Amino acid sequence: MSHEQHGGAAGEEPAAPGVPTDEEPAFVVPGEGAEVLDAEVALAADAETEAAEAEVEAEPDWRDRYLREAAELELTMPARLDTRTRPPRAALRCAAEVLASAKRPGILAGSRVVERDAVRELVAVAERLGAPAISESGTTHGRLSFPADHPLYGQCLPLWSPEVRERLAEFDVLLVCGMDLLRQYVYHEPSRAIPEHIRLVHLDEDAWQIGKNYPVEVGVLGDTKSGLAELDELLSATMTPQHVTEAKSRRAVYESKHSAQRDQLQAEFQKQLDARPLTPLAMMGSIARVLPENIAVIEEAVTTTNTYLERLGAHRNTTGYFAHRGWALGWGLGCSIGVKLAWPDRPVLAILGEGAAMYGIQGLWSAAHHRIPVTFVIANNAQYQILKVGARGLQLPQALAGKFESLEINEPEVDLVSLARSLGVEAERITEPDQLSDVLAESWKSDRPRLIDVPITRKSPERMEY
Ligand SMILES: Cc1ncc(C[n+]2csc(CCOP(=O)(O)OP(=O)(O)O)c2C)c(N)n1
Ligand SMILES: [Mg+2]
Repeated sequence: MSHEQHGGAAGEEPAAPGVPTDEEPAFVVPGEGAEVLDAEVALAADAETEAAEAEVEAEPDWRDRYLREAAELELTMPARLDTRTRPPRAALRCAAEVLASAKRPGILAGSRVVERDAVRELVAVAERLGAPAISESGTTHGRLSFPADHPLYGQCLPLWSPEVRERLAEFDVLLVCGMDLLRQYVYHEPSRAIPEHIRLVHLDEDAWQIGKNYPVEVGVLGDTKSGLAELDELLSATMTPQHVTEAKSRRAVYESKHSAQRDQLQAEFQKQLDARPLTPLAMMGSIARVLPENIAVIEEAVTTTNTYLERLGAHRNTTGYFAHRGWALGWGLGCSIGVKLAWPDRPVLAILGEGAAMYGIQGLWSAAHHRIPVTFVIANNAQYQILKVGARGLQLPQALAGKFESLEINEPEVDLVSLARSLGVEAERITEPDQLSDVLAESWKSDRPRLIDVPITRKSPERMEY
Protein backbone atom coordinates (compact mmCIF):
# COMPACT_ATOMS: atom_id res chain seq x y z
CA MET A 1 0.00 0.00 0.00
CA SER A 2 1.36 3.46 -0.79
CA HIS A 3 1.80 6.20 1.80
CA GLU A 4 -0.90 8.20 0.05
CA GLN A 5 -3.33 5.41 0.83
CA HIS A 6 -2.50 5.76 4.49
CA GLY A 7 -3.57 9.37 4.34
CA GLY A 8 -0.17 11.12 4.03
CA ALA A 9 0.08 13.81 1.36
CA ALA A 10 2.00 12.86 -1.78
CA GLY A 11 5.65 13.85 -1.56
CA GLU A 12 5.66 14.06 2.23
CA GLU A 13 8.41 12.21 4.05
CA PRO A 14 6.91 9.48 6.28
CA ALA A 15 7.71 10.00 9.98
CA ALA A 16 10.50 7.83 11.40
CA PRO A 17 9.32 4.96 13.64
CA GLY A 18 8.75 6.09 17.24
CA VAL A 19 8.88 9.82 16.40
CA PRO A 20 5.70 11.52 17.57
CA THR A 21 3.63 13.16 14.83
CA ASP A 22 0.77 15.66 15.04
CA GLU A 23 -1.67 12.82 14.78
CA GLU A 24 -2.54 10.55 17.68
CA PRO A 25 -0.44 7.34 17.26
CA ALA A 26 -2.59 4.30 16.46
CA PHE A 27 -0.40 2.11 18.69
CA VAL A 28 2.90 2.39 20.48
CA VAL A 29 5.68 -0.12 20.14
CA PRO A 30 7.28 -0.99 23.54
CA GLY A 31 10.83 0.33 23.66
CA GLU A 32 10.13 2.89 20.94
CA GLY A 33 8.40 5.59 22.97
CA ALA A 34 6.41 3.08 25.05
CA GLU A 35 6.75 5.35 28.04
CA VAL A 36 3.88 7.42 26.68
CA LEU A 37 1.57 4.49 27.31
CA ASP A 38 -0.61 5.38 30.24
CA ALA A 39 -0.89 2.52 32.80
CA GLU A 40 -4.55 3.26 33.49
CA VAL A 41 -5.43 3.19 29.86
CA ALA A 42 -3.58 -0.13 29.52
CA LEU A 43 -5.48 -1.67 32.41
CA ALA A 44 -8.82 -0.48 31.09
CA ALA A 45 -7.91 -1.87 27.68
CA ASP A 46 -6.98 -5.22 29.24
CA ALA A 47 -10.26 -5.43 31.11
CA GLU A 48 -12.14 -4.61 27.92
CA THR A 49 -10.26 -7.29 26.00
CA GLU A 50 -10.93 -9.88 28.70
CA ALA A 51 -14.62 -9.04 28.72
CA ALA A 52 -14.72 -9.30 24.92
CA GLU A 53 -12.86 -12.64 24.98
CA ALA A 54 -15.22 -14.05 27.63
CA GLU A 55 -18.14 -13.00 25.48
CA VAL A 56 -16.61 -14.68 22.42
CA GLU A 57 -16.04 -17.91 24.35
CA ALA A 58 -19.60 -17.94 25.59
CA GLU A 59 -20.89 -17.52 22.03
CA PRO A 60 -21.69 -20.98 20.67
CA ASP A 61 -22.42 -20.12 17.09
CA TRP A 62 -19.49 -19.11 14.88
CA ARG A 63 -21.81 -17.34 12.47
CA ASP A 64 -23.08 -14.98 15.14
CA ARG A 65 -19.54 -14.31 16.21
CA TYR A 66 -18.44 -13.35 12.70
CA LEU A 67 -21.52 -11.28 12.06
CA ARG A 68 -20.98 -9.37 15.27
CA GLU A 69 -17.33 -8.75 14.49
CA ALA A 70 -18.23 -7.71 10.97
CA ALA A 71 -20.87 -5.33 12.31
CA GLU A 72 -18.11 -3.24 13.86
CA LEU A 73 -16.40 -2.75 10.52
CA GLU A 74 -17.25 -0.12 7.99
CA LEU A 75 -18.63 -2.36 5.25
CA THR A 76 -20.69 0.08 3.24
CA MET A 77 -20.45 -1.00 -0.38
CA PRO A 78 -18.83 1.58 -2.62
CA ALA A 79 -20.93 2.65 -5.57
CA ARG A 80 -19.95 0.25 -8.34
CA LEU A 81 -19.90 0.89 -12.02
CA ASP A 82 -22.23 -1.54 -13.76
CA THR A 83 -20.06 -2.68 -16.65
CA ARG A 84 -22.59 -4.96 -18.29
CA THR A 85 -23.34 -3.98 -21.84
CA ARG A 86 -26.10 -5.42 -23.97
CA PRO A 87 -24.86 -7.04 -27.17
CA PRO A 88 -25.70 -5.36 -30.46
CA ARG A 89 -29.18 -6.30 -31.65
CA ALA A 90 -28.00 -6.90 -35.23
CA ALA A 91 -25.43 -9.45 -34.08
CA LEU A 92 -28.03 -11.24 -31.98
CA ARG A 93 -30.37 -11.32 -34.98
CA CYS A 94 -27.67 -12.99 -37.10
CA ALA A 95 -27.07 -15.49 -34.27
CA ALA A 96 -30.80 -16.27 -34.08
CA GLU A 97 -30.96 -16.84 -37.84
CA VAL A 98 -28.04 -19.25 -37.89
CA LEU A 99 -29.30 -21.15 -34.85
CA ALA A 100 -32.94 -21.29 -35.95
CA SER A 101 -32.03 -22.87 -39.27
CA ALA A 102 -29.59 -25.40 -37.76
CA LYS A 103 -30.49 -29.04 -38.26
CA ARG A 104 -28.40 -30.34 -35.37
CA PRO A 105 -27.50 -27.49 -33.01
CA GLY A 106 -25.49 -27.97 -29.84
CA ILE A 107 -24.38 -25.69 -27.02
CA LEU A 108 -21.00 -25.33 -25.32
CA ALA A 109 -21.58 -23.81 -21.88
CA GLY A 110 -18.59 -22.17 -20.19
CA SER A 111 -17.99 -20.96 -16.64
CA ARG A 112 -18.81 -17.34 -17.43
CA VAL A 113 -22.49 -18.27 -17.86
CA VAL A 114 -22.91 -19.15 -14.18
CA GLU A 115 -20.61 -16.35 -13.12
CA ARG A 116 -23.02 -13.93 -14.80
CA ASP A 117 -26.11 -15.62 -13.37
CA ALA A 118 -27.29 -16.53 -16.87
CA VAL A 119 -27.98 -20.26 -16.42
CA ARG A 120 -31.76 -19.88 -16.51
CA GLU A 121 -31.51 -17.95 -19.78
CA LEU A 122 -29.20 -20.59 -21.29
CA VAL A 123 -31.57 -23.38 -20.27
CA ALA A 124 -34.42 -21.53 -22.03
CA VAL A 125 -32.37 -21.28 -25.25
CA ALA A 126 -31.40 -24.97 -25.05
CA GLU A 127 -35.02 -26.00 -24.57
CA ARG A 128 -36.23 -23.82 -27.43
CA LEU A 129 -33.59 -25.22 -29.79
CA GLY A 130 -33.85 -28.80 -28.54
CA ALA A 131 -30.05 -28.65 -28.24
CA PRO A 132 -27.88 -30.47 -25.70
CA ALA A 133 -25.64 -28.31 -23.52
CA ILE A 134 -22.11 -29.60 -23.00
CA SER A 135 -19.96 -28.13 -20.25
CA GLU A 136 -16.21 -27.58 -20.24
CA SER A 137 -13.99 -30.63 -19.88
CA GLY A 138 -13.35 -32.01 -16.43
CA THR A 139 -9.84 -30.61 -16.38
CA THR A 140 -10.84 -27.04 -17.03
CA HIS A 141 -14.42 -26.34 -16.18
CA GLY A 142 -14.06 -24.49 -12.90
CA ARG A 143 -17.77 -23.80 -12.62
CA LEU A 144 -20.84 -25.60 -13.93
CA SER A 145 -23.11 -23.63 -16.24
CA PHE A 146 -25.94 -26.05 -16.87
CA PRO A 147 -27.85 -28.09 -14.27
CA ALA A 148 -26.51 -31.64 -14.44
CA ASP A 149 -29.95 -33.13 -13.79
CA HIS A 150 -31.57 -31.30 -16.71
CA PRO A 151 -32.60 -33.75 -19.44
CA LEU A 152 -30.72 -31.66 -22.03
CA TYR A 153 -27.45 -31.70 -20.10
CA GLY A 154 -25.00 -33.35 -22.48
CA GLN A 155 -22.22 -33.88 -19.90
CA CYS A 156 -18.69 -32.51 -20.14
CA LEU A 157 -16.43 -32.24 -23.16
CA PRO A 158 -13.88 -35.04 -23.30
CA LEU A 159 -10.27 -34.38 -22.47
CA TRP A 160 -8.26 -34.86 -25.64
CA SER A 161 -8.79 -33.24 -29.01
CA PRO A 162 -9.43 -36.49 -30.98
CA GLU A 163 -12.29 -37.26 -28.61
CA VAL A 164 -13.57 -33.70 -28.58
CA ARG A 165 -13.65 -33.80 -32.37
CA GLU A 166 -15.55 -37.06 -32.34
CA ARG A 167 -17.97 -35.83 -29.68
CA LEU A 168 -18.81 -32.67 -31.63
CA ALA A 169 -19.00 -34.25 -35.09
CA GLU A 170 -22.80 -34.67 -34.87
CA PHE A 171 -23.50 -30.92 -34.71
CA ASP A 172 -23.84 -28.53 -37.64
CA VAL A 173 -24.01 -25.36 -35.51
CA LEU A 174 -22.63 -24.71 -32.03
CA LEU A 175 -23.68 -21.91 -29.73
CA VAL A 176 -20.61 -21.24 -27.59
CA CYS A 177 -21.37 -19.21 -24.52
CA GLY A 178 -19.05 -17.73 -21.87
CA MET A 179 -16.36 -20.26 -22.68
CA ASP A 180 -12.70 -20.21 -23.69
CA LEU A 181 -12.76 -22.11 -26.95
CA LEU A 182 -10.89 -24.34 -26.26
CA ARG A 183 -8.75 -24.89 -23.18
CA GLN A 184 -7.02 -28.22 -23.36
CA TYR A 185 -4.94 -29.90 -20.73
CA VAL A 186 -2.18 -31.25 -22.95
CA TYR A 187 -1.68 -30.75 -26.66
CA HIS A 188 -2.78 -33.73 -28.75
CA GLU A 189 -3.13 -34.28 -32.47
CA PRO A 190 -5.26 -33.42 -34.32
CA SER A 191 -4.73 -29.83 -33.30
CA ARG A 192 -8.16 -28.84 -34.53
CA ALA A 193 -10.58 -30.16 -31.94
CA ILE A 194 -13.58 -28.39 -33.49
CA PRO A 195 -14.55 -30.10 -36.76
CA GLU A 196 -14.30 -27.85 -39.82
CA HIS A 197 -17.94 -28.26 -40.85
CA ILE A 198 -19.31 -26.68 -37.67
CA ARG A 199 -20.63 -23.13 -37.89
CA LEU A 200 -19.78 -21.30 -34.66
CA VAL A 201 -21.91 -18.69 -32.93
CA HIS A 202 -20.03 -17.32 -29.93
CA LEU A 203 -21.66 -15.07 -27.31
CA ASP A 204 -19.23 -13.82 -24.70
CA GLU A 205 -18.22 -10.90 -22.53
CA ASP A 206 -14.57 -11.58 -23.15
CA ALA A 207 -13.75 -10.11 -26.55
CA TRP A 208 -10.35 -11.82 -26.54
CA GLN A 209 -11.98 -15.25 -26.58
CA ILE A 210 -14.24 -14.72 -29.57
CA GLY A 211 -12.56 -16.07 -32.69
CA LYS A 212 -9.25 -16.51 -30.84
CA ASN A 213 -8.59 -20.12 -31.85
CA TYR A 214 -11.41 -20.94 -34.27
CA PRO A 215 -13.08 -18.67 -36.80
CA VAL A 216 -16.65 -17.85 -35.85
CA GLU A 217 -19.54 -17.21 -38.20
CA VAL A 218 -21.24 -14.91 -35.71
CA GLY A 219 -19.41 -13.30 -32.80
CA VAL A 220 -21.58 -11.54 -30.25
CA LEU A 221 -19.90 -9.41 -27.63
CA GLY A 222 -21.83 -8.35 -24.56
CA ASP A 223 -23.59 -9.28 -21.35
CA THR A 224 -24.33 -12.99 -21.20
CA LYS A 225 -27.55 -12.77 -19.23
CA SER A 226 -29.36 -10.10 -21.24
CA GLY A 227 -27.78 -11.42 -24.46
CA LEU A 228 -29.22 -14.89 -23.93
CA ALA A 229 -32.62 -13.52 -22.91
CA GLU A 230 -32.78 -11.43 -26.08
CA LEU A 231 -31.50 -14.31 -28.18
CA ASP A 232 -34.32 -16.46 -26.87
CA GLU A 233 -36.90 -13.83 -27.81
CA LEU A 234 -35.39 -13.49 -31.26
CA LEU A 235 -35.35 -17.26 -31.72
CA SER A 236 -39.02 -17.39 -30.83
CA ALA A 237 -39.73 -14.75 -33.49
CA THR A 238 -37.41 -16.34 -36.09
CA MET A 239 -38.22 -20.03 -35.82
CA THR A 240 -40.88 -21.22 -38.25
CA PRO A 241 -43.48 -23.85 -37.22
CA GLN A 242 -41.29 -26.36 -39.04
CA HIS A 243 -38.24 -25.34 -36.98
CA VAL A 244 -40.30 -25.65 -33.78
CA THR A 245 -41.44 -29.17 -34.66
CA GLU A 246 -37.88 -30.23 -35.48
CA ALA A 247 -36.61 -28.74 -32.20
CA LYS A 248 -39.22 -30.68 -30.24
CA SER A 249 -38.29 -33.96 -31.82
CA ARG A 250 -34.55 -33.28 -31.30
CA ARG A 251 -35.26 -32.54 -27.67
CA ALA A 252 -37.09 -35.85 -27.18
CA VAL A 253 -34.21 -37.79 -28.76
CA TYR A 254 -31.54 -36.12 -26.62
CA GLU A 255 -33.55 -36.45 -23.45
CA SER A 256 -33.93 -40.18 -23.81
CA LYS A 257 -30.28 -40.57 -24.83
CA HIS A 258 -29.08 -38.66 -21.75
CA SER A 259 -31.36 -40.57 -19.44
CA ALA A 260 -30.05 -43.88 -20.82
CA GLN A 261 -26.45 -42.70 -20.27
CA ARG A 262 -27.23 -41.83 -16.65
CA ASP A 263 -28.96 -45.17 -16.05
CA GLN A 264 -26.00 -47.00 -17.51
CA LEU A 265 -23.55 -45.23 -15.21
CA GLN A 266 -25.83 -45.85 -12.25
CA ALA A 267 -25.86 -49.57 -13.10
CA GLU A 268 -22.06 -49.55 -13.38
CA PHE A 269 -21.89 -47.90 -9.94
CA GLN A 270 -24.03 -50.69 -8.46
CA LYS A 271 -21.77 -53.29 -10.06
CA GLN A 272 -18.63 -51.80 -8.52
CA LEU A 273 -19.93 -51.58 -4.96
CA ASP A 274 -18.26 -54.78 -3.78
CA ALA A 275 -14.68 -53.89 -4.69
CA ARG A 276 -12.29 -52.93 -1.85
CA PRO A 277 -10.66 -50.48 -1.67
CA LEU A 278 -13.48 -48.57 -3.33
CA THR A 279 -13.27 -47.68 -7.00
CA PRO A 280 -13.56 -43.98 -7.86
CA LEU A 281 -17.09 -44.56 -9.19
CA ALA A 282 -18.17 -46.41 -6.04
CA MET A 283 -16.95 -43.52 -3.91
CA MET A 284 -18.50 -40.81 -6.08
CA GLY A 285 -21.81 -42.67 -6.44
CA SER A 286 -21.98 -43.03 -2.65
CA ILE A 287 -21.54 -39.28 -2.39
CA ALA A 288 -23.98 -38.53 -5.23
CA ARG A 289 -26.88 -40.34 -3.60
CA VAL A 290 -26.85 -38.13 -0.49
CA LEU A 291 -26.06 -34.70 -1.98
CA PRO A 292 -28.70 -32.20 -0.89
CA GLU A 293 -30.05 -29.75 -3.45
CA ASN A 294 -28.27 -26.73 -1.93
CA ILE A 295 -24.85 -28.38 -1.49
CA ALA A 296 -21.67 -26.60 -2.51
CA VAL A 297 -19.02 -29.02 -3.76
CA ILE A 298 -15.36 -28.21 -4.17
CA GLU A 299 -13.55 -30.79 -6.29
CA GLU A 300 -9.83 -31.41 -6.19
CA ALA A 301 -9.55 -35.20 -6.30
CA VAL A 302 -7.93 -35.40 -9.65
CA THR A 303 -8.45 -38.99 -10.84
CA THR A 304 -11.36 -39.85 -8.54
CA THR A 305 -14.06 -37.28 -9.26
CA ASN A 306 -13.97 -37.98 -13.02
CA THR A 307 -17.00 -35.74 -13.68
CA TYR A 308 -19.10 -38.52 -12.13
CA LEU A 309 -21.30 -36.10 -10.18
CA GLU A 310 -22.18 -34.33 -13.41
CA ARG A 311 -22.71 -37.58 -15.30
CA LEU A 312 -24.91 -38.99 -12.54
CA GLY A 313 -26.98 -35.80 -12.60
CA ALA A 314 -26.12 -35.10 -8.95
CA HIS A 315 -25.27 -31.40 -9.33
CA ARG A 316 -28.72 -29.95 -9.35
CA ASN A 317 -27.72 -26.40 -8.49
CA THR A 318 -25.08 -24.78 -10.63
CA THR A 319 -23.87 -22.11 -8.19
CA GLY A 320 -22.48 -24.62 -5.70
CA TYR A 321 -19.78 -26.08 -7.83
CA PHE A 322 -16.08 -25.23 -7.81
CA ALA A 323 -13.44 -27.23 -9.63
CA HIS A 324 -9.91 -26.83 -10.83
CA ARG A 325 -8.87 -24.70 -13.72
CA GLY A 326 -5.16 -24.77 -14.37
CA TRP A 327 -4.00 -27.36 -11.89
CA ALA A 328 -2.11 -25.40 -9.28
CA LEU A 329 -2.79 -27.89 -6.49
CA GLY A 330 -3.69 -26.90 -2.96
CA TRP A 331 -6.52 -24.43 -3.46
CA GLY A 332 -9.41 -26.81 -2.74
CA LEU A 333 -9.16 -27.10 1.03
CA GLY A 334 -8.90 -23.36 1.62
CA CYS A 335 -11.52 -22.65 -1.03
CA SER A 336 -14.04 -24.85 0.74
CA ILE A 337 -13.51 -22.93 3.99
CA GLY A 338 -14.06 -19.66 2.13
CA VAL A 339 -17.22 -21.00 0.50
CA LYS A 340 -18.61 -21.99 3.90
CA LEU A 341 -17.87 -18.54 5.29
CA ALA A 342 -19.66 -16.99 2.33
CA TRP A 343 -22.64 -19.36 2.54
CA PRO A 344 -23.07 -20.36 6.20
CA ASP A 345 -26.48 -21.85 5.47
CA ARG A 346 -25.36 -24.22 2.73
CA PRO A 347 -23.65 -27.55 3.43
CA VAL A 348 -20.13 -27.55 1.97
CA LEU A 349 -18.26 -30.64 0.79
CA ALA A 350 -14.62 -30.70 -0.29
CA ILE A 351 -13.54 -33.79 -2.23
CA LEU A 352 -9.75 -33.84 -2.25
CA GLY A 353 -7.03 -36.20 -3.42
CA GLU A 354 -4.64 -37.06 -0.59
CA GLY A 355 -1.92 -35.43 -2.69
CA ALA A 356 -3.89 -32.22 -3.26
CA ALA A 357 -4.95 -32.11 0.39
CA MET A 358 -1.33 -32.16 1.52
CA TYR A 359 -0.65 -28.93 -0.39
CA GLY A 360 -2.92 -26.97 1.92
CA ILE A 361 -3.49 -29.26 4.89
CA GLN A 362 -2.84 -26.58 7.49
CA GLY A 363 -6.20 -25.06 6.54
CA LEU A 364 -7.76 -27.81 8.68
CA TRP A 365 -6.43 -26.03 11.75
CA SER A 366 -8.21 -22.84 10.68
CA ALA A 367 -11.44 -24.76 10.15
CA ALA A 368 -11.09 -26.30 13.63
CA HIS A 369 -10.04 -23.08 15.33
CA HIS A 370 -12.88 -21.03 13.87
CA ARG A 371 -15.34 -23.96 13.99
CA ILE A 372 -16.16 -23.80 10.28
CA PRO A 373 -18.22 -26.89 9.47
CA VAL A 374 -16.90 -28.11 6.14
CA THR A 375 -16.98 -31.85 5.34
CA PHE A 376 -13.68 -32.96 3.83
CA VAL A 377 -13.59 -36.27 1.95
CA ILE A 378 -10.14 -37.52 1.02
CA ALA A 379 -9.98 -39.79 -2.03
CA ASN A 380 -6.90 -41.61 -0.84
CA ASN A 381 -5.12 -43.67 -3.47
CA ALA A 382 -1.70 -43.09 -1.86
CA GLN A 383 -0.14 -41.74 -5.02
CA TYR A 384 -0.02 -38.91 -7.51
CA GLN A 385 -2.08 -40.98 -9.88
CA ILE A 386 -2.79 -38.38 -12.54
CA LEU A 387 0.93 -38.05 -13.19
CA LYS A 388 1.15 -41.78 -13.94
CA VAL A 389 -1.88 -41.73 -16.21
CA GLY A 390 -0.60 -38.58 -17.91
CA ALA A 391 2.87 -40.05 -18.45
CA ARG A 392 1.38 -43.16 -20.02
CA GLY A 393 -0.94 -41.06 -22.17
CA LEU A 394 2.09 -39.17 -23.46
CA GLN A 395 3.74 -42.54 -24.12
CA LEU A 396 6.85 -41.74 -22.09
CA PRO A 397 9.09 -44.83 -22.38
CA GLN A 398 9.59 -45.35 -18.61
CA ALA A 399 5.86 -45.03 -18.01
CA LEU A 400 5.07 -47.55 -20.74
CA ALA A 401 7.46 -49.94 -18.96
CA GLY A 402 5.49 -49.38 -15.73
CA LYS A 403 8.30 -47.41 -14.05
CA PHE A 404 7.45 -44.24 -12.16
CA GLU A 405 9.76 -42.09 -10.09
CA SER A 406 8.54 -40.57 -6.81
CA LEU A 407 4.84 -40.84 -7.55
CA GLU A 408 3.86 -43.20 -4.71
CA ILE A 409 3.01 -41.74 -1.32
CA ASN A 410 3.31 -45.03 0.48
CA GLU A 411 6.33 -45.71 2.59
CA PRO A 412 4.83 -44.48 4.80
CA GLU A 413 1.30 -43.67 3.67
CA VAL A 414 0.18 -40.39 5.17
CA ASP A 415 -2.11 -41.07 8.11
CA LEU A 416 -4.67 -38.39 7.32
CA VAL A 417 -6.93 -39.32 10.20
CA SER A 418 -4.20 -38.70 12.79
CA LEU A 419 -3.01 -35.66 10.91
CA ALA A 420 -6.50 -34.12 10.86
CA ARG A 421 -6.99 -34.89 14.55
CA SER A 422 -3.66 -33.25 15.35
CA LEU A 423 -4.97 -30.13 13.66
CA GLY A 424 -8.16 -30.28 15.69
CA VAL A 425 -10.54 -31.78 13.12
CA GLU A 426 -12.66 -34.83 13.94
CA ALA A 427 -11.68 -37.58 11.49
CA GLU A 428 -12.28 -41.21 10.58
CA ARG A 429 -11.41 -43.70 7.89
CA ILE A 430 -14.33 -45.21 6.00
CA THR A 431 -14.08 -48.21 3.71
CA GLU A 432 -17.77 -49.08 3.15
CA PRO A 433 -19.97 -47.26 0.62
CA ASP A 434 -23.15 -47.31 2.71
CA GLN A 435 -21.32 -46.05 5.73
CA LEU A 436 -19.82 -43.27 3.62
CA SER A 437 -23.28 -42.15 2.49
CA ASP A 438 -24.63 -42.27 6.05
CA VAL A 439 -21.77 -40.36 7.62
CA LEU A 440 -21.96 -37.72 4.90
CA ALA A 441 -25.71 -37.24 5.28
CA GLU A 442 -25.18 -36.75 8.99
CA SER A 443 -22.23 -34.38 8.49
CA TRP A 444 -24.36 -31.79 6.64
CA LYS A 445 -26.06 -31.06 9.96
CA SER A 446 -22.85 -30.78 11.99
CA ASP A 447 -21.54 -27.52 13.40
CA ARG A 448 -17.93 -28.77 13.28
CA PRO A 449 -15.55 -29.59 10.45
CA ARG A 450 -15.09 -33.28 9.78
CA LEU A 451 -12.65 -35.26 7.67
CA ILE A 452 -13.39 -38.64 6.11
CA ASP A 453 -10.46 -40.58 4.69
CA VAL A 454 -11.58 -43.06 2.02
CA PRO A 455 -9.09 -45.60 0.66
CA ILE A 456 -9.40 -45.77 -3.12
CA THR A 457 -8.10 -48.48 -5.42
CA ARG A 458 -4.38 -48.23 -6.01
CA LYS A 459 -4.67 -49.58 -9.55
CA SER A 460 -4.32 -46.83 -12.13
CA PRO A 461 -6.69 -46.76 -15.07
CA GLU A 462 -5.19 -46.86 -18.56
CA ARG A 463 -6.65 -43.47 -19.33
CA MET A 464 -8.59 -40.70 -17.67
CA GLU A 465 -12.29 -41.38 -17.50
CA TYR A 466 -13.41 -37.78 -17.85
C1 LIG B 1 1.44 -26.77 -6.75
C2 LIG B 1 1.50 -27.98 -7.63
N1 LIG B 1 2.53 -28.84 -7.48
C3 LIG B 1 2.58 -29.95 -8.25
C4 LIG B 1 1.66 -30.18 -9.19
C5 LIG B 1 1.75 -31.40 -10.10
N2 LIG B 1 0.65 -32.31 -9.86
C6 LIG B 1 -0.44 -32.33 -10.66
S1 LIG B 1 -1.54 -33.46 -10.21
C7 LIG B 1 -0.56 -34.02 -8.95
C8 LIG B 1 -0.96 -35.17 -8.08
C9 LIG B 1 -2.29 -35.05 -7.42
O1 LIG B 1 -2.43 -36.13 -6.55
P1 LIG B 1 -3.77 -36.42 -5.82
O2 LIG B 1 -4.37 -35.17 -5.32
O3 LIG B 1 -3.53 -37.49 -4.82
O4 LIG B 1 -4.74 -36.92 -6.96
P2 LIG B 1 -4.66 -38.26 -7.84
O5 LIG B 1 -3.92 -37.91 -9.09
O6 LIG B 1 -3.99 -39.31 -7.06
O7 LIG B 1 -6.10 -38.56 -8.13
C10 LIG B 1 0.61 -33.28 -8.89
C11 LIG B 1 1.69 -33.49 -7.89
C12 LIG B 1 0.63 -29.22 -9.35
N3 LIG B 1 -0.33 -29.35 -10.25
N4 LIG B 1 0.56 -28.13 -8.54
MG1 LIG C 1 -3.73 -39.49 -4.98
